[in-house]
Amino acid sequence: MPGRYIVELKRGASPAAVAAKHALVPDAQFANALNGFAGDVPAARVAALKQDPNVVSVVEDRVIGLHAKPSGGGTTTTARAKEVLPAGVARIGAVPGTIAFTGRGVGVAVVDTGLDFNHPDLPRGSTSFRAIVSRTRLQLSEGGTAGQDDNGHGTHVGGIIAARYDGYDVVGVAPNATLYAVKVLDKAGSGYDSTVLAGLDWVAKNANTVNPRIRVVNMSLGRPGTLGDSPSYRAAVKKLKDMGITIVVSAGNDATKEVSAVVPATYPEVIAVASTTAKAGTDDIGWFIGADTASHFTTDGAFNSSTGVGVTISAPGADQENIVSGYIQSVGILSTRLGGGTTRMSGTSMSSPHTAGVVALMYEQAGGTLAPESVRATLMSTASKIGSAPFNSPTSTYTFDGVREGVIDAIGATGGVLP
Ligand SMILES: [Ca+2]
Ligand SMILES: [Ca+2]
Repeated sequence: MPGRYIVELKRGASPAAVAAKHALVPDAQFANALNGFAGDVPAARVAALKQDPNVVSVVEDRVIGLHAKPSGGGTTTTARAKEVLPAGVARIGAVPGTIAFTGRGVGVAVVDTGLDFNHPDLPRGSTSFRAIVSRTRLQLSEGGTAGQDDNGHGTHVGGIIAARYDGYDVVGVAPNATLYAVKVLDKAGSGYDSTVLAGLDWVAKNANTVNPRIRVVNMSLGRPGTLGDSPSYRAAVKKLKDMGITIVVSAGNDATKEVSAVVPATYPEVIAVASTTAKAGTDDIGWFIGADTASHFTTDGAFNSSTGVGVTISAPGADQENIVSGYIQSVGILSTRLGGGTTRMSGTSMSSPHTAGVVALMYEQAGGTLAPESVRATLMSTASKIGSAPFNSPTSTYTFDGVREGVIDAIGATGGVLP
């Protein structure tokens, strides 16, 4: 937003004192994931602020958005119905009753549009958070229902991670995990770097005091950007990683891009997830798109082990892609719907929570403590079809990025098959 900035300060510097010195009135201060503040900075004061010895970085507050496709495709139900095992959960081997781990005792922060606290299929934590920009000011609130969803995206993402195994609606990858709603995107699915930073600051402050502790963060969101365009954003992500929290993010929905052009997916501190089909699509004039094919919309980019930039793993972001009269139609992932029941959405927004769910299973298995880099190493070495999947998308916008990293595998990652 023009005139709005995020100001990162050196450790120990007082946000109030620095703001006062430059005659600024911040609308939010950060003290946990980073030290600093966000708010309006008149153009004439930017240069002096950047020169201040207490200031690390001054960056404009950029617009971000969610990573679901506008139309998911498929049916919506509004009432509770007999439970369906979604195709993505089945594909990655997280079938309830066959896997030894369920995410019990693991908190997962869903940094998104919020969660529907009235949805009976979503397990919720004792507190939640909301950061939105309203009338050009960043407004923060926290408490039991502060993170109520008003868009539907976060509710869908949350259901993929942890919808209850209770006989109704759907079942998630880690049905006994606990979800914390960290609402940083508004009703239209839009937010700012500053709303994300406020959310990450809240996670850093509360991760070890809530019960269960927050061990995993899912961010199915992003914006075009580069590794260095917001030092404060990256510092906040790094801080959470240093706390032993694994941050899982969507790669993006632009097949012409690689994750090196998407923030936060480009950060070496996150697990960036690309999208594949969970199962084969329907046939048209003799050909079809098989399971584990790169989704026609997915951003990708080979993982570079020396820089840490790139896609760590692929995971289902749609059930299938059908060919209808020569055109591709995605059938979205089935998950929980704002207002009750279930609906379908597609995108790397849906791939990321399949992975976050598996990471929750891994933290449960490890007794709550895991180094994020060991999470990455395990995901990469235990994926399904390494070297053969994702299969090439037949679309003209798709180009193979040089690595077939495989599809996430819950049983491979945990070794947790029930007898
Ligand atoms: Ca259920
Ligand atoms: Ca790849």
